[in-house]
Parts: sequence; C-alpha cells; structure tokens
Amino acid sequence: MDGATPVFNAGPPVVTKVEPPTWWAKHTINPVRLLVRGQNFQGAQVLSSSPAIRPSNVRINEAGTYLFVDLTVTPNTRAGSYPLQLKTTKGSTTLPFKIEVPLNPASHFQGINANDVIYLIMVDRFANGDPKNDTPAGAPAAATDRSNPRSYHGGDLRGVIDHLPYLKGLGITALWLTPWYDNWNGITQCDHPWCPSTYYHGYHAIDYYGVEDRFGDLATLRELVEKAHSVGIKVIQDQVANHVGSRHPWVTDPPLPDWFHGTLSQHQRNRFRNYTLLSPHSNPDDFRNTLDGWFSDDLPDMNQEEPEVAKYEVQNSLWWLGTTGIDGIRQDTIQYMPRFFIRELSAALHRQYPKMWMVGEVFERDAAQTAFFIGGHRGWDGIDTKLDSVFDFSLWNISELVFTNKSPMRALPHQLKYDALYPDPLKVTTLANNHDTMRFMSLEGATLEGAMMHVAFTLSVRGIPQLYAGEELAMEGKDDPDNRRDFPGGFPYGNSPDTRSAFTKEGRRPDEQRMFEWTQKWIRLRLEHSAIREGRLIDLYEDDDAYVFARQSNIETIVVAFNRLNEAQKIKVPMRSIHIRDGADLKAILGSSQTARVVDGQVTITIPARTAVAFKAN
Ligand SMILES: [Ca+2]
Ligand SMILES: [Ca+2]
Ligand SMILES: [Ca+2]
Repeated sequence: MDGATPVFNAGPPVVTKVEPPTWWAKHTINPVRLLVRGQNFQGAQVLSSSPAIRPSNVRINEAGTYLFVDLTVTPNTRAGSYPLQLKTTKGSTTLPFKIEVPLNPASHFQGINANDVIYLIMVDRFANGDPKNDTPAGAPAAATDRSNPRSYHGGDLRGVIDHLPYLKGLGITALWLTPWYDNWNGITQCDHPWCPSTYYHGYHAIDYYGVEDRFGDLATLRELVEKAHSVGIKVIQDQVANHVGSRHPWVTDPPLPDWFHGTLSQHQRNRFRNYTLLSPHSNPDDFRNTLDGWFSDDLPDMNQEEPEVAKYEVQNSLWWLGTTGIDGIRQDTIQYMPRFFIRELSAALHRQYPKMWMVGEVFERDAAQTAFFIGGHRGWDGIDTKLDSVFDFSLWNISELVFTNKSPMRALPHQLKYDALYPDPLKVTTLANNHDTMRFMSLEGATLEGAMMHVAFTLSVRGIPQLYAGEELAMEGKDDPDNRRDFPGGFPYGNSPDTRSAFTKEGRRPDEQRMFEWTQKWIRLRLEHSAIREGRLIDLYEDDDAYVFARQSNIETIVVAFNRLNEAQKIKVPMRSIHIRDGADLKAILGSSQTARVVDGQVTITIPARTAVAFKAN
C-alpha cells in the first residue's frame, strides 16, 4: 500500500474495470500486470482458484480505488474464463479475467513496408454506415451535428467496412484509422471560437481499452480488420500513449500520485520548444517542459518514467494488436515521450510480433529532427529508439512549396540529400497530406495540375507513401477542422443527406474523376514496379521547373519526370551513368505515350506542360 495514512474502509470491495480484461498464454509478456479500478481495495488480496493463473505483487493506491496485480500465466493454459477473487476484511468480489486464443500470425500482424500505400481515414468524417450509433444514450443532441465542423458527424467503422470495395478499387493496401479509443460523448461549451466542440477526432481517450461507441464496438472492429485483410488491405491503429483526455477517470482519481506529469489544476503547458528534444545543448527546464508539459490543458500528459505507466502502455499497445490482428501502429505526438520509452515500446512490439511496424508522428519540417527519432541508429543520448518509421514532413513541405510554385523544382533533390541522415530512407513514410495539414487544393497557388504532380511525386519517390482520404478527389480544406470535411456520399442519413456519392464514378465531378483516375494510376504503377517501391533513387536532371529521377533495382529502371511550366519541356537526360545502354528505349508508361531512344549515353524526353511522366527503360 502506498503512503502511510490509513483510510477508512467503507465496505466490501467493488470492481468496476479490469485492464487488460484478457491476455494470452505463451505471450512474451508474462506475467501480465492488471490494473483494477473500483472501491474499498485497502488490504485486498487477489486469489486464483486455478493453478494456471498465479497472482502476485499486489499494489494498492492510497485511496483504495486502484489495485495492480501480476498474473503469471502457465504456458499450457487453455483459452477460457479465469475469474479471480478480490478479498478484503469487509468482503470479496470477482475480478473477471480471460485467456484468449491467439490470432493466426500468418494472416495478422503483417507490418507495413514500401510495398504498401497507406490511406488515412478520419473515422467520423468518412462514412456513416450505422445511423443507430450516431447519438448514444445520454449524449446531447448537439454533439451530433453535421453543420458544426467540431461536432460528431456520424462516420463509423461500419462505414469503412461498407466502402472497402472503393478503397480496393483505388488500389491502396493499408488503412490508417484515426483513434478508435472511447472518447467523451458530450459537447464542450465555451466563449472561444472553437466551441461548441466534441472529441470526434478521437485523440482524447477516456478508456484505453474501449472502442468509441459512436464508431461501433470491438466485434465490428474485428470484422473490419478481417474483411480488410480478406481483400488485401492492412490496418493501422492510431495510438496515443503521450496523453489521455481530461475526462478520463484517472484525472480526478489517478492510480498513482505520479501517474501524470502534474494534475488538472497544477501542470505545465507544453511550450513546444521541440528543438530542445534534438539538441544536446538544450536547457534542462525547456527539455523537461517539452516532454512533460501538457499538449493542451485538456490533454493530461502520461508519465512514462513511472514504471507502472510504461508497463500499462506497452501492454495496452500489445493488447490491441493481439485482440484485433492489426498490422501497424501510428503513434501520435511521439517526440513528447521519452526516447527510452519509444525504445521500450518498439522492442516489446517486435518481441511479440516480429513483423510489427510503428510509425511515429514527429511533426517537424526539419529532417534532422525526424531522423533523430527513427530507429536503426543511436542518437547522441546513446538511444536507438528502434522505431520503424517516421513521417517525412520535411519532404511533404517542400513538395507542396514546389507544386504551388513557391520554391524552385530543384528544392526537391536538395531536400532529398538529407536522406543521408536516415539509416534507411526506404523506411520513411512519405505523406501527401494528413488531417492536421491544409488540403493541397486550399493552399495559396494550388491548381489541379499541381495537386496531381504532388501526389505523383509522393507515390514515386522513395519511402512508404501515405495519402489522406479525399485527396484523391482534390478536396478542399483549410486548417483544422476545415480539412476534415465529410467524404461526399458517405453520409446518406439525417436532415441534409448527401445528394451525390463520390464513391462512384457517376457521383464524381469532372475534376474529382480526373484526380481519382490519376491517383489510381500512380498507385497501380507503384504496385506493378518493384523499382518504384524499393529501388535506388538517382537524380538525373533538375532545374527551376523540372526534376527527373530514376528508381532503379536489379531488375528494372523507371524514370519519373516532372515539368511544372505551362509549356512542354524537352530535356536531355543522362542514361549511361545509370547503365542504360545506347539503343535502349525509354517508353512512357504513364502520363504520355512517347518512346525515346538512348543515343550517345543520353536520351531526349518531352515532358508535357504541368504534369508528371513515368518511363520504363527497355
Ligand atoms: Ca454512425
Ligand atoms: Ca464515446
Ligand atoms: Ca509527454
């Protein structure tokens, strides 16, 4: 028991929550450590009636509202229910616990790599497949309101399942869904411009083990993963270990005094001096503030230095994998967690699921900072985070500047030189956009052709490409939440049902159809050519308005050429230097129909105005 103050024990123990509620035999984490919430736990013992499950190492918080207990699971334990008894001098109660059958690792936990194309879906804004969950019992009506960009709009897991054929048709191979943890169902009123607002985005968990009731339930989530897998689409969970929502029960009654960095009334606000996380010279106060400060007053910061917190979060991450069979994790705001914890989490994931993949959000336009957090090398602090991937926000930023004519085209190869900082640039996740960035078509200087070149670049450059739902329609959207508009056609219910569906060709406007087909073609090109997925990237030509590079593997060479001028450009491209012999042909396979012959070690190609062309060397 923590602390020395005796607390009056009011009555028999009551259990309200067991985390995790289930586990597996022969798991790499054994014993598993349960966190039990309830009342009157002072002096409690945990007893097992089965020799298969052995409790030990009980720890109870001072208020008697939380109990930690290790459960050692005998390796040959069969799946089934193994209820425990929680006993005090005032009485006893059941502590439910189950051992589950592990999912088949041959068809789950497959990880993500450069062979994949990731598609980000903001669950609430993609498709409403089940109007019955739009307003859960007790939720205020105003919290579901499609006319308020900060209310719930009704999108859900069923909506994603219903549109798997659309996603398959587009060609993507992996879905990243915004967090499906249960969030508060209410609506916040305030005098600020961002009110009234809800947690439709899912980043304010109130239950790390619960599925958002507006999105569906665990059975629907499992169905989504199985159905996605059955059509060759992997699933990535958005996990948020850095913080929880301020409505989480822990905030008023923490399991331990140091569970969070500070309390609701006394905490630091993160000043976002992110550079202090990279610099070996940073001021310790600034460094701690960036790690320990609350992302907002509404987002209590988890204290991973407390071993019970670290253990809880590692188990929670593994529980979702084991329970749903997903293939990867996107870890939110990862740089605000200590690097030793990123390493601990990454190591635990790979120990249990060798192919498992986690990409970290290090939202920085500086490659030195993103590269510092990717695994495969040690930082100055001696830590290799083992993190599989980071998003390449610096290349995303340059691509947007280039294709809106704000930076010269040569800025692309000049940015790509910083790949020298990454142990393996093929492992970086290259984003076209996400739910935190303005959509391309709302950037100053944006044109449809610019958006088309931007997505073609994202899909042909090195790395693991990630698209954002709606970009394939050239959707518009300024800053959050305008960049989270509903997918047209996903919302057939309510007062103002969608009158057209962009999920179908008939429902798409001409520009949407043009962008859709273009995106589909570049995805297909990527999936058909291993050189684009995993070949070397070699710069061939650059000037203010054009950039040409090769993707070359041992079996093929693809040349990708961009021209942003309003007229066609004729460009001489060196071929001998990449071992393409005289007499070979460079045949356009996307964006043009020309064939050009290699003569004297070079080839002259014509890139039409404001577009990208892919060639294959034969
Ligand atoms: Ca719904
Ligand atoms: Ca909820
Ligand atoms: Ca933190």
